Amino acid sequence: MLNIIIFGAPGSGKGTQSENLITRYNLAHISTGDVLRAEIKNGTELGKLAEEYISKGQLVPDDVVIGMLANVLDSKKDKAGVIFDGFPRTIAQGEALEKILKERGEEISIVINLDVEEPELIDRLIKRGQQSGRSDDNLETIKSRLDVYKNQTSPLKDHYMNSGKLATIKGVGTIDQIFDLIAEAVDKVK
Ligand code: B4P
Repeated sequence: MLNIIIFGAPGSGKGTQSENLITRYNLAHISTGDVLRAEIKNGTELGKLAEEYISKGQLVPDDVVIGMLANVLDSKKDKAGVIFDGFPRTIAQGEALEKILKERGEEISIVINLDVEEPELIDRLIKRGQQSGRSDDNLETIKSRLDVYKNQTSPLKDHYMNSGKLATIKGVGTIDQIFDLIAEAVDKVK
């Protein structure tokens, strides 16, 4: 099984490049952000809880997201692997993912780290907010999300670097140029 984590700051292109990866490698896609937004849209209890955090640019609590993941994974068994988009976002989530995969006799194949500077991230997310109306794509919330990324999510990079799984790719250029670099890294571990 090809288990790919796509990692990076908000706006680094995780969702965008996931679409390309899914098509090229026949992978299931697990985007915790998409799952949470669907819960919000459907007005579920989980959605109401998630909205409180997402609208402030904070992370939804680990136990909620980890609990959600096991259910989603079970529904994606028929593919050649999985792309984890926006998960893990904390060390605790990273440990939980490794445990869940180990119980299935699997492991993480590669962590693609999309590297983009902060002004470009802000620019992209503001632009997306103007088109999509996403409640968390406004300047104040974007700044909180970037702080959360620096403090809670980016420490995971060291963890994956130490395990030799981290492939850092410059996430600036056209979507196709960036994808060529990603595919080159994935082909080495396939
Ligand atoms: P996500 O949905 O994961 O949102 P994101 O970090 O903004 O990334 P996304 O994938 O959507 O954007 P992309 O970089 O592709 O999370 C949203 C919120 O949900 C979080 O803040 C958190 O509250 C909650 N959440 C999600 N997962 C969680 C978890 N595991 N634990 C706790 N809470 C969780 O693209 C951004 C924009 O850039 C797009 O408009 C795109 O078109 C553009 N773009 C992409 N590539 C480009 C390029 N090469 N050039 C120019 N523009 C580009």
